[in-house]
Amino acid sequence: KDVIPPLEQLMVEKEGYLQKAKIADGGKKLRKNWSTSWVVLSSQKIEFYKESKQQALSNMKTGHKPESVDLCGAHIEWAKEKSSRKNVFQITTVSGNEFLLQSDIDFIILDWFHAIKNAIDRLPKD
Ligand code: I3P
Repeated sequence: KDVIPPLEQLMVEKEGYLQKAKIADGGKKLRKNWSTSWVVLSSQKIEFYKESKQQALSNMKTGHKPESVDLCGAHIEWAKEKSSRKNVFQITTVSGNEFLLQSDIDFIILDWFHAIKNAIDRLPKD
């Protein structure tokens, strides 16, 4: 496994608001529940914050943790059939967590899809 410099791990590549629904945890299906999430992509992971960026930053001081998604070996694919919404893609992690991400705005979801796909493709697969 390649050694990645710590600085690179910390680099935020993209951040913004998306609609998110976690649909499986460790392979176990969950009831779909869409909510707005502040999404932060760095080279190896995505963090989902339940709150606004502002709220997330202040919560950090109190040790409040976002949901962190390891991108090593993860899969990303468009998931038209998984929702009545437009512009939905799915991320599946090695640990069997599944997330749907969505935006009504075409260029926003396209940018996110390519940014996450590029991050996954740069990482070692195991
Ligand atoms: C779900 C909710 C979701 C919907 C999902 C419903 O109902 O309406 O928004 O997903 O459809 O089951 P509930 O709130 O009662 O759980 P989409 O918005 O993505 O279509 P699904 O069961 O076909 O996934």
